[in-house]
Amino acid sequence: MLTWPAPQIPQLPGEGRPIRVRDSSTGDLVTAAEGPDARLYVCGITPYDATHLGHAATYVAFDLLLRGWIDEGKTVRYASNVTDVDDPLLERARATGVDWQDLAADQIALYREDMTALGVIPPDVYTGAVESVPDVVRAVQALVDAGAAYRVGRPDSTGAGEDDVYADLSADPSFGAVARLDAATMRAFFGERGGDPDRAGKRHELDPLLWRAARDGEPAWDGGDLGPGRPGWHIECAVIARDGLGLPFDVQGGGNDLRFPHHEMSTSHARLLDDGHGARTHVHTGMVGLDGEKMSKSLGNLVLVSRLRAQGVDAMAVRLAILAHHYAGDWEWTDTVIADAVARLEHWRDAVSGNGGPAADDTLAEIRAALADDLDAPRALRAVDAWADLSSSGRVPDDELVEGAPGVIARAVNALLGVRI
Ligand code: 5CA
Ligand code: ZN
Repeated sequence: MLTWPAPQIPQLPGEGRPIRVRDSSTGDLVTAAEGPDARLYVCGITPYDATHLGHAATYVAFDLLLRGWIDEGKTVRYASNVTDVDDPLLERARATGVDWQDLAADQIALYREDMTALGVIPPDVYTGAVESVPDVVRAVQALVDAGAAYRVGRPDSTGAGEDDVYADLSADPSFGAVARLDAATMRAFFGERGGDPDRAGKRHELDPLLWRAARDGEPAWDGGDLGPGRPGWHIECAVIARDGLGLPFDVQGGGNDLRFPHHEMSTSHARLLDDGHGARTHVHTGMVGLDGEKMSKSLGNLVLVSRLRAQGVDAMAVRLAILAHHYAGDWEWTDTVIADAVARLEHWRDAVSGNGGPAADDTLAEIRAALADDLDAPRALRAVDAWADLSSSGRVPDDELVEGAPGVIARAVNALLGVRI
């Protein structure tokens, strides 16, 4: 799948500290990647109603992690997917009378433009669900052969090759380790978030779909012995992460709506595909809301990045509005949030416009320390605010102004926070 142009990342003096993030399985702060390499997988969009501010906030959060790793001097490998065939996409296409492939292509194009404007680093490996079908088929077949997956007949089926295939979660003793939820919550989330706890014929109500046999009016691909059909959602990410990064990898990310069942299931599949390993650490972003509700495609309460851009809002102000909130918490998009960000951007641009300015070293160190401390962007913003306030105040005597300091701040804000000023 095509990505988008990579932003320029300026060089900075010195280097960053090891980035620590909150492991959402344990609640502990952990070093995001040990050693010289770092590997990240972030769940990509399902391409309809993209890119809303919730999506943007999630991708900007993991973009900070990549920037922190690069500043540490690590070699970074980043993989992501596009869920370009799945029930919600097909339902939207049907409801609006649009071809599902055209809907996906248009939305992916829009998403690329939004990510480019927001200065988000593109994935090194970017794979669509459709592209991954042959690999998914092999993986599902391997799970069937290993006795970790089984067929479930359909009431309307006329023979073999028309069964759906489900994972048998009892084959994975570590199932549950990602989200650590009680049985009732797991069942509730599974039902609300794309699962089918009431499907007749499953061994366990939480067993997730791996391969959906072809139905009339739905797209289908050759599944070999599985019969024609299309991939289940969780196996898609397990296979794309495995093939793009190798297993185990360092961090799997996404919004906290993916913690269960999606990341629990995809990690379980990866474990069974690779003898015990998936992502070492899971990191989850909070939900961006609008008018008291989670911003979501299904509710339709959306603020789109493309619409803001069309209204003339600088994408760097959108990025700053996101960075004013810690990634892990829930927050609300409001007119004040974007107005504050526009004002902040203007203030910073003003403050770096001179040749000399207040010394930059402590500010650079504080931005790095904030990033290293669980990607604390609001703290980094406060450090830049303080420098910009001082720079604009005229209080620094001329003989204390440092030549080139505004340039260091501008480069630091660009390299570490992804904000071009
Ligand atoms: N394609 C799947 C992942 S494999 C999917 O969840 N797509 S999505 O388009 O629904 O969401 C894309 C990413 O944005 C996910 O990481 C999701 O957790 C995140 N996301 C969705 N809504 C919000 C929101 N309101 N706030 C923050 N993040 C959100
Ligand atoms: Zn995913």
